[in-house]
Amino acid sequence: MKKEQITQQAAKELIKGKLSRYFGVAPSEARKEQLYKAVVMSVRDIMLEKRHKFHTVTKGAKAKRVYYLCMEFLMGRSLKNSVYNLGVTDVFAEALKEYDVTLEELYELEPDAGLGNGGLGRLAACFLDALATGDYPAMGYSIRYDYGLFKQKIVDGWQTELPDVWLPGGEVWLTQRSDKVFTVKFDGYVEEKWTENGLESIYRDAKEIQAVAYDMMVSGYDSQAVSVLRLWKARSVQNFDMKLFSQGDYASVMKDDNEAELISKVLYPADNHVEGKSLRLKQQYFLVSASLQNILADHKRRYGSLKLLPKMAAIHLNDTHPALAIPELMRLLIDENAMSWDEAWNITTSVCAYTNHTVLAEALETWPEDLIARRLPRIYTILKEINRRFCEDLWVRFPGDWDKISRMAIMSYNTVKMANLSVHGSHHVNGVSGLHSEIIKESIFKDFYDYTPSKFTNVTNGIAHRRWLNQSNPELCALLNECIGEGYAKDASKLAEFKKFENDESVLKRLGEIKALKKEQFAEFAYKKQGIIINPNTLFDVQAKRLHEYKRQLLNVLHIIHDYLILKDNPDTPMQPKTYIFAAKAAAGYYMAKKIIKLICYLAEDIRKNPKIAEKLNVVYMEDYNVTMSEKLMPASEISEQISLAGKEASGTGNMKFMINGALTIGTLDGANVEMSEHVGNENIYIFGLKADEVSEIWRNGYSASVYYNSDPALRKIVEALIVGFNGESFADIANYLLTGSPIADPYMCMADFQSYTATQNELSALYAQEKKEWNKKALRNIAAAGYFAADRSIREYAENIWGLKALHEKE
Ligand code: 26W
Repeated sequence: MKKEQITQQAAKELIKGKLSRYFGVAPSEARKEQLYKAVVMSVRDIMLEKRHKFHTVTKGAKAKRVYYLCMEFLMGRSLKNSVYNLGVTDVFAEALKEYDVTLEELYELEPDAGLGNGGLGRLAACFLDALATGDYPAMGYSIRYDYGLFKQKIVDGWQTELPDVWLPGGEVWLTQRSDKVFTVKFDGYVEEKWTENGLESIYRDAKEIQAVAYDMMVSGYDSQAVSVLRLWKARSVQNFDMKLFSQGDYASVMKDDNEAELISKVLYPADNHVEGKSLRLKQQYFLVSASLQNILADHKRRYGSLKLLPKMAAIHLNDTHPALAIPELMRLLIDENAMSWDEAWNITTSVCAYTNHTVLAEALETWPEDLIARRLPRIYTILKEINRRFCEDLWVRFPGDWDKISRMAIMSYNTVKMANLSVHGSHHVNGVSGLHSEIIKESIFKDFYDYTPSKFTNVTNGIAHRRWLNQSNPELCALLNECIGEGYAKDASKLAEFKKFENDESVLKRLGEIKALKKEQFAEFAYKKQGIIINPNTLFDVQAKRLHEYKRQLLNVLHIIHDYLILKDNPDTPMQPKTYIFAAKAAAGYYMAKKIIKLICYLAEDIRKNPKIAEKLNVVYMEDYNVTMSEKLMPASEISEQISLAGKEASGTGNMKFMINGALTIGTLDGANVEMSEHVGNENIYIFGLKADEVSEIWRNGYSASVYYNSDPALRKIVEALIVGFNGESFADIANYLLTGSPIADPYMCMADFQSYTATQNELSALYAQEKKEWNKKALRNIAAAGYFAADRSIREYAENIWGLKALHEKE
């Protein structure tokens, strides 16, 4: 394997140098925080050199690059991943031996870079790792939020949000690039003027804001490449209003300053729900304008002509949030590079590609025309022209079909539809799992699919398995290494060789022991963090993901209440002792989600008051779920809950992390669960509930939750229990939501799937209680079948099928 060539002595010298230069301390006097920073700076130096070499190779080869635009990168911690991927973990661990600290302890000092909400942002982070490992020249672009996703504090069952101050401690990973500063313009107006070149647009009286680059590096594993994540910070242009200043109106001067810098202040904490705020629009434009100016300037410096852009650059829109890249690229080509409309449009649509990550109606972005007209007047005129030309084409193709044209238009009824813009301005559009890619063709993009079917494709998501398996579960990897060697770290498809051991009793036993150990470690972590006691001998059943109605944490709860009621009737009822672990953040303004958190916490407390029942049934709410907690939780899980209403979860990626750590999935045929079941075999995954087409069918005929309520006495008891409540509080509003909610009761069909879910849960419990060996065998098959879900594979597909990007494997 390619490791960075660095000796222990050199590592020691590096650390010593940093301590003396930045903190003025000798190694013997250094505090842990100083050592952490010194080690990070040393690792950064090594990456910088690797990056520099790869840059030279890329330039020499005149290679195409990919630019991945995303409003979120949920990076988590970087130190462990960096030393692992560089192959220098042992070197640094040894070098630290003369200090009073271990590398493991230093890992724990790093705050998470939580610049994302959930799936979309974590996928982007996994992709940077896979791009570097695959030797692809790649850059990610996003915003350097001062505050990442809020910290969650549960106060008496109610989620409250605290600011996530990550920069002290996180900023050592960022290198400020004073040489990469661009001006982004807002407001003002556009003047159109006829000149000898035709109609020219002059943008006047704009407010200018500077975007300053901060770079973070992600090294590949056993590779030559380093991906760069470039984060833009907003800075007010220092030409402040002298008139106000000299009149002594400092407050107004400062206000402008603050307004400018507000743009990169905080990540919007909503997942799958648009808010339509002016500040969010500004953030989106700020990201795409700075990034595109940067991409074009670099391209021109290297190759001169922008005509070569499609050959040298692929720009990826991760969901619609960066969709303004399309009109912004048009603006830069036309206004600043004197290109004709047709030529600019040709280039734009040859360069951009778009991934859709959700079909939820409330997540589809639209903007009021007048907001765009006010904040981004030049972009507005370009959007109007894109729309005018598009509608003209549509009119030729579908004469008279106004409904269709209005559905497909980029602007209609005074709103700008970002999904339509993204599809129209891209050469490829993909969904994130096989099922999801089919669904978008039949539903939200049906008209577009009929119009240009060849645009549509699928790339099933994947995870950075080195982070989620090798680094998070070294004990399992020790076993894998003994059985199949270490090759799977680079090539996850090699995990399939583990299947040969499915009948090896000693391997199955080891697998069980490793899981037991990871459970103990997690129980200890939970106790230290929150003071909760978890019995590691119980079956760990885990649902960890954002809290959302469609993900159906509520269905999970209904089943727990079901078992609780049985035990209340008779505490001696035989039952597999279980610990149900929930970990989830809710969007700050999402009332129902917060109410469900409260229900879980109050139910947990109620059960704890019955010590005899609590031996068999424990419910735990883990506070402040983030990437780092997830890395500890996945390896300890035995059941993975992937129970979204079929058709709603685009892919899921947590499902893959549980699977590769040997958890058995209980899930609907939704998102990537479908492919997981194909790869692992039906008998090794626990599928239940309505299928996506059945859900649509029921929906068309009118869904009635009360039918299930009336026919199932168990459901009736559960709903009654909700009304009576737990721990002294009634949850009648949740009962109402299920039965009489408006506009529709039980919109995510928990009632419809309840029986099938409960039956499947019982099957799992029986297997665990009676056939531990069989359980471990299924766990083994899950690990062996997880290789397909590596981000390395997803990235290879993007490179080949969408970006036209080649790996740059240099001969050594
Ligand atoms: C504008 C508000 C907003 C913010 C984020 C709308 C939508 C989003 C994301 C697209 C939501 C999201 O994270 N989707 C998830 O993407 C994952 C990666 O592809 C999938 O695995 C999940 O199934 C999908 O919910």
